[in-house]
Amino acid sequence: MKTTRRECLKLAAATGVSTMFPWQRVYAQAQSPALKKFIQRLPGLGPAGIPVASATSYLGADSYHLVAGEYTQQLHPQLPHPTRLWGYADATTGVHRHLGPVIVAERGRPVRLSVTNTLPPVHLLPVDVSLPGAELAPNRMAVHLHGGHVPWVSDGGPFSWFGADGTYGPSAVSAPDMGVALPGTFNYYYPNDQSARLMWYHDHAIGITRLNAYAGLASAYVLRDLAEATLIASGAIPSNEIPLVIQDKIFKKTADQWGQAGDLWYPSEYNPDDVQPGGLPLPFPSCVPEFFGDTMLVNGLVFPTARLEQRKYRLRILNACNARFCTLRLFYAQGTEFPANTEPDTRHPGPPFIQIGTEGGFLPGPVLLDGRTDATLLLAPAERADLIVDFSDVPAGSILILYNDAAAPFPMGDPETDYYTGARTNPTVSQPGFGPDTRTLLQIVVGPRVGAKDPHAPLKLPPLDPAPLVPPGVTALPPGIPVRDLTLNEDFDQFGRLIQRLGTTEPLYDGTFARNYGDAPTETPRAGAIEVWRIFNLTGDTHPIHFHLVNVQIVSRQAFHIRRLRFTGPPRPPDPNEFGWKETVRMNPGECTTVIVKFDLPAAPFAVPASPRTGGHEYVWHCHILEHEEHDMMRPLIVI
Ligand SMILES: [Cu+2]
Repeated sequence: MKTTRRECLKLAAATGVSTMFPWQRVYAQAQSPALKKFIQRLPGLGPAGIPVASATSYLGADSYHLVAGEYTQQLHPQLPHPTRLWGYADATTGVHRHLGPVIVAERGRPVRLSVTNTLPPVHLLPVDVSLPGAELAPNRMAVHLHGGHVPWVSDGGPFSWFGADGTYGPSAVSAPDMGVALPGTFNYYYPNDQSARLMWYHDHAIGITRLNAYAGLASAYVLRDLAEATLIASGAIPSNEIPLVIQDKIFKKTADQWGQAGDLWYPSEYNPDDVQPGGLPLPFPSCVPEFFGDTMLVNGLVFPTARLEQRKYRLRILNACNARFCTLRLFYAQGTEFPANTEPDTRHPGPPFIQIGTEGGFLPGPVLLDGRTDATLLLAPAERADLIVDFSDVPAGSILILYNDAAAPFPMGDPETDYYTGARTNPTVSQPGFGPDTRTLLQIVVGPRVGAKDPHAPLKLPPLDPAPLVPPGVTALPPGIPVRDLTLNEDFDQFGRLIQRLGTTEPLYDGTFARNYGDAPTETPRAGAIEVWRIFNLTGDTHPIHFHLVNVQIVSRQAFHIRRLRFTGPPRPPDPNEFGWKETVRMNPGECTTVIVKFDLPAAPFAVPASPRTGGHEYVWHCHILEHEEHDMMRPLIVI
């Protein structure tokens, strides 16, 4: 169900909605150096790879103390210098490693997290101070547990930031009783009252979220439970588990005012050709509509390679890109010698994926994604997939490539953001075996099985936890549930730059539905209420809409008349691999995405005050294309 460029332009012409041509959006993309592919090992979890945070026991909880700071790490042997990064480190070791430290939590046992901000007062990336909140200190931070069911004071929302200098945002309320009393420290309380799933924690400070996450303030948070342990013990799910965190970056070839060769590059200029005339002069630095890198990292390193055995593996994938969607498949490499072993033979598919989970834990049943039909694995920014891949029948000595060919922006695409060997439309020629390359993410070398065979058990997944609100795949809405109509909008800001915003269906500014994040809250459900949200996408992009606090069920997607917001086609159910709980939902252009959601609040062992800024329990919902979220595709979600 892809909307073609032609259809989108027709849509824009028919409605008078001003839609930018997405292939004109890219400006001044720096090119990373040509880094040789697959010459370093995929980091796993542990001291040699991505560290795991160590807990102490405190007040019946696992207690962690992290510090956030600047450090350097060699992300590829051929980069001229170690790359300057921001990141979290376990305070007990002080060791910074990209994407570390991972927190592993147990259902029913809370986590108490103290984070001390030691970020330097100058950001390592260009800061556009014209964005709301970005005029404040550039070393503010807010730790958001993405996917967590947590009290609002510990949600790490945009206004709950804390500075290295002991200053706090207007919604910052630190959790009590943590035992750490250092300046610039903030306390979080996570109940862990959810089923097993892969979450992540990342920065969310207003005005600089996209920069802080890109600079490295992001890590994984794995929640375990008994149902999962039972599946692993029975052999239904492989015990060999590999997290794969995907990111796209650009590395500076030459020094500039923000850093030296080998440091992270991020755009500082808006393309003047794309500006709507009549606006204020463009600020410098300026935000951009989306950031798309040219070089792929998996588990924090550039173009890694993994050595696996002829057995089953559980791959847990997180798309941690700022804006890039991924369509993932496995292909055999073109050959076993360099550079043929770095390029896919797209006529020769590798083993299929069996998807067993999403952001919200296990699916109700496994879903086969063989990549050959419509059954591909599409992951928008912040979406996760829990996969089983069986390499038992892959001949020993085979080399496979984890391959992405999603359009960027999605779904219409711009050839200039698609880097790969032999790309004719891209002015950069990627040489075989070398980056820039946004398609070949990971090389997998399959060796013979060592040790015992994989245990064999039927793959039966537990029922959805919590129980679904509607039967998965049924598009009819249950009667009597309040329906909220909302919109995804795109127009221009005071500088003539594209701006994406959420809104209701009540016109506000210039007859558009769009509202700013800073406008008065309109989504104010009562605690415990069940609501249906119908979200009409009036833009040309697919937006991964992320809900704080809650998981949702996707009920349907449905075409609509863009001016009358009236349905023009039948509702279609979500894809089978969306039948479970979700908190990041792809919403396609020209479609209304309907979700059902219950606004349950978590319990806390301390009194949770109302938000001093908004009253109620202050959360947000927003697009997880980070450049959209920041400008200004986010709205308060206030549970009362
Ligand atoms: Cu968006």
